[in-house]
Amino acid sequence: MKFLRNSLLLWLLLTGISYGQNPFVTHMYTADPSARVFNDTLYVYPSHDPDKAVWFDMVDWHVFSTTDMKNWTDHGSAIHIDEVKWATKYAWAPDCIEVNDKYYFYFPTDQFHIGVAVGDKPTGPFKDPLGKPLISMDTEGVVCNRDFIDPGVFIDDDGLAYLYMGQLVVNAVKLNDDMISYDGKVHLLEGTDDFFEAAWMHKYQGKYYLSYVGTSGEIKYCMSDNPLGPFEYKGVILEKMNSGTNHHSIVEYKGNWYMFYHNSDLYYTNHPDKEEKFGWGHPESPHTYRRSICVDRLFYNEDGTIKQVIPTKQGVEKLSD
Ligand code: FUB
Repeated sequence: MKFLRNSLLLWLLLTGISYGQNPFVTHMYTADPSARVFNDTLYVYPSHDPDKAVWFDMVDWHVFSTTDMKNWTDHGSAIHIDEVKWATKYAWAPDCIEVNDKYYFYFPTDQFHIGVAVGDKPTGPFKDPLGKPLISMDTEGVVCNRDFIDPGVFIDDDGLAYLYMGQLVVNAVKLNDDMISYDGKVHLLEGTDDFFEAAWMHKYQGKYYLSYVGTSGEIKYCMSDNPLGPFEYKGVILEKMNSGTNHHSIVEYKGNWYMFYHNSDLYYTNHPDKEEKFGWGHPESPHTYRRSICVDRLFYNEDGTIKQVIPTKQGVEKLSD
């Protein structure tokens, strides 16, 4: 193992290629990275796991950006759960999209509600214009008997916007032009085999790819000719990580495709002697609540299916600005 690592380092030295590293945010714990490109800059909207977390009790959302995939800027807290009057706790996995120079930040709270906040810049600050959730677990048409979380937004080439969310069943709505309301109908997507959470929609060569975390922690995907399905299951994109949970995004930036995801490597680096006596979800297994975000390259096969992503420590190659 040591030999392999040293050979890799030597190779990097000789070729002069410069890489980022995984995890790429190391001054705080982060999870659930939703990556978006706005005006040639890549932004990441993650959850912020507290330093001493023993549960998913996150309270604010930071925004990060890069123009070269190696140097990242932390823009600080863009919105805090206390600024959302109707929410009490759990600032979990968010997403963000731009429409007409406004930035719409979708976020879950309380394992029950999905809200939307609006900003003039991709880095926020974001403000809640509704004063109430956009949609909740008890909204008519929603099917969810676990956590109603993980909003993922998608804008199609025809300008129609969709929001995907939920656990165990993928619930989806068509957003109205104002991006802070929807047309009233909730769609339950079919063909999303073994869906657990973290729905992410992207489009490639005219096909719709819905990727998500399966019940065993791997990231899987299915494909369709329609953003609301029905979908056909295609396979695993990323094996299960040491964090128990995972949550990802897939994005094209400067001609490359990337997959963002999380693991618990930073926790283990910070606690080299820590033995985990208990399994996932146990309060004495803090690694599951102190996660860190990573990025690796994603490649397609010629038929449009996705090759399995290889998680690396060295991360991705530095791009020119
Ligand atoms: O970060 C809290 C929850 O863990 C997210 O909402 C899920 O996707 C999982 O990553």
